[in-house]
This record gives sequence, C-alpha cells and structure tokens, in this order.
Amino acid sequence: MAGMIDRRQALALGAAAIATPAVARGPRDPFLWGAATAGHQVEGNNINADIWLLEQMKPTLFAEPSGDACDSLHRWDEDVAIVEALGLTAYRFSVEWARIEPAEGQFSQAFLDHYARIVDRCRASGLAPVVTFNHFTTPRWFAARGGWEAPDAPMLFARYCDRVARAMAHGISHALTFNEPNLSIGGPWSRFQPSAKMRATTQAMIAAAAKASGSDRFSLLNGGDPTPMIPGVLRAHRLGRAAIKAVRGDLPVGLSLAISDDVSIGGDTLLAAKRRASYEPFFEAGRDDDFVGVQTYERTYLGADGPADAPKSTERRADGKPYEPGAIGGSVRYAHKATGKPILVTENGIDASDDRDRARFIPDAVAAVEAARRDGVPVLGYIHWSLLDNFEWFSGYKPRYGLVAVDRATFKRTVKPSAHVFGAIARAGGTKR
Ligand code: IFM
Repeated sequence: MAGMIDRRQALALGAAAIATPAVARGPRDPFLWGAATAGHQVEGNNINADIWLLEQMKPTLFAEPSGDACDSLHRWDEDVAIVEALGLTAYRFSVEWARIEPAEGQFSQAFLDHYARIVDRCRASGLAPVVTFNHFTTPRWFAARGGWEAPDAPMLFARYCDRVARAMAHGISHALTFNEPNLSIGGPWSRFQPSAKMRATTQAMIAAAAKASGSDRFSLLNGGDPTPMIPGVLRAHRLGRAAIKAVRGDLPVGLSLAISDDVSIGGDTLLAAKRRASYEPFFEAGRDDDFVGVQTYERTYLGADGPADAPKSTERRADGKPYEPGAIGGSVRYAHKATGKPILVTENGIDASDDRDRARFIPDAVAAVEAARRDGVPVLGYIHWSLLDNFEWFSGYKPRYGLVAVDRATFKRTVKPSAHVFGAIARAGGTKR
C-alpha cells in the first residue's frame, strides 16, 4: 500500500502491442493516453475496507481519515466526462472488493452493476477502461481472517475476480489484478527508513484493528515486513488471472508494479539484490500475462554500501526534490528487457502543489517513454497518476498528484493547466520531440 505517507515513507515501511479488442476505438491511435484513480482514494465512505478501519484507529498512521474522499462514488460520471473532454483515450480506475463482497461470500449485485456502468460509460465515450481489481484495499473481513497469509486467500481473490469479470469483462480494455503488490518489498533499498516511532505506531494500529474486528490478527500488506504475505499474493495473481481469462480469454491481463529507475553507483550487487527481491518474483508470477504495468515516481541510486542520495548534479525542484521525469524511461526499458513483454505505463506522476511543475513534468516524462518506444520497447500507453487530487493514503489529502483539483467541501472539480498540456499531447499523438 503505499503511496501512503508519502511514497518514500511507504516504501520505507516495508523495510504489443496488445490489441484492445473489445473497445471500439475507431480510427484513433491505439496507444492509450489515460488518467488514473483508485476506488478508496476517490470514492469516499469505503466503510467495509481494511484501510477505512485503520484510519479510525487510535493510534493511527494515517494523517486523516479518507471520509468522503472526492465523492466519486456519486460523481464518477463527471470524472469520466473530464477524461473525455481532455481528449484522453483511457481511464484507469479500480473496483472495490469491500463494496462488491462486504461480507465473506455475500456479493453485491448493485455494486457490480455500478462498476459495470462506469466501464460502459467509458466505452460509450471512446475511452478504454483499464480496471484494477485490487488497489491496496481489501475487505475488512479479509484482513481480519489473516489477509494474504490465509491459505485460502488466493482462492477467495479468484472468486472475487470471477464475479467482477462476469459483470464487466466484456467492456474492459486491460485488467490489472493487483496494484503495486511489490511496493513495500523495496523498503530495504530505500533512503527513507521508518523511525522506531512509526514502526511502533503501525503495530499498535494493526493490533487495535484486530481487536476492533474481534480477531487476533489484521493484515496490512504495506504495514511492515511483507515477506510472509508475498507467496499468497503471487498465487492470488495467478488464480485471479485464470479466473478473468476463463470469462474472457482475449482480455489482456497483467499486474502493475512499483518500479523505480534503479541506478547503480557503486557496483551492481545491490541493484541485483533489489531486482531479485522486488521485481523478479512478480515477473515470474506474471510469466503468462499479456503485459506488465509499470508505475514509476523516482530514481533510486544504489551505492556499494546502500541506497544513496541523488548526485549533486541532479536537477532539483523549488522544494529541493530531484526533478527526474526521465525515470519512467529507465523503468519501462528495464521491465521490457526483463520480461520481453509489452509495457503499459499504468502510473507516472508528480506530487506538485505548484501545477507548473506538473505541466513541465508531463511532456518530459512522455518524451522519455517515446524515446524508449523509438528504441523498440513496445509501450501500449501512458496513464498519468492521477486524474484527481485525492486521498494519498498515510499522507491524507496534502499531496497533490491530480490533473484536476477537488474542493474538499463542495467536491467541485477544477481542471488544472497541466491537464490541458497532457490533453494536447494526447490529441497530437505525442510530444513530437
Ligand atoms: O497514490 C498512489 C497510488 O495509490 C499508487 N501508486 C502511487 C500513488 C502516489 O503515491
């Protein structure tokens, strides 16, 4: 889970051109230009989810509760309309397991219909719906029975995938079983290690959630050492994919991984170790997938003795953070080289309260992807994170990743200039750099 405190802190916590057959896209370029959201971060009142409960605990690591979020549960049509009006060609969103199966074995037809309507609305607007089946949150009952460590967890996830696929696979363009299940594995290679206080708060928060659920356990994939949960997640991906494919064999399925552009500055030992742990097991689990979803926000410098700061020569933003839009080019190239598969950039973005930073970032990042394409990497599309300023997990509503601002009291959407920059690139079919 993870872009939670901010992305770096969350990391620390865990010490084709494939055709889109079902999407009527007319004469438009099949390269997808999209914007992304995730259910818990935008819908609001996701009260049956594990994270919702963790937000309410005392103590909690969450800066604030998600509450109404962007009220996209009710305003999703307006969100899709913005994507369409910008001239983009894809909308990535996630379906919330906690709404679809609020109690174990009890499925909500009403919520399956709800998400199917979003898929259909996208298609009617010529947008490719890229759908994530699990974007960090799980149902509270699932976490309280042991989460991904429970022996039958993969089967439960596959059963849910089957239900979702039967309700909407006909219209989905690309399906992602998981969002960044590898995120917290990157912890040991991150510059940002959790303080003892953070670790203690995490443990106390999880213990409080277990107690509130009448259980002796409560699982949080990105709340500590994820090692015991990973085998369950990998198996869940395989079974989930099989369940989706059983419903619609020609639907492209993959999973999205948090992949930083890892740069070795002192021998390759650390780089190799990071890749072995953070990416390779997921590439292996995705061996039969149709594509790899790549999500990149940073470059990681790995020295001989550990992770290092960005070199002094690195360009910096006004707030001192490295400005490295080219990182996505490196991670896209790596993921393709490691897997031989087509790549879909399922997330790339920048936390910028000054929208001019984003307006500058987008063309630079897209140009890095275009350069990789020119060098032969089959990239299916570029999906920007995020459509909306939204609930950024542990950090609450402070970070600003959105192309669109959302008024916290009225939920009014205001399209930012950077969104128009992105829309113009999409309509032109690229940066033409
Ligand atoms: O907000 C998150 C998203 O949920 C997963 N990827 C990173 C984003 C920014 O931190």
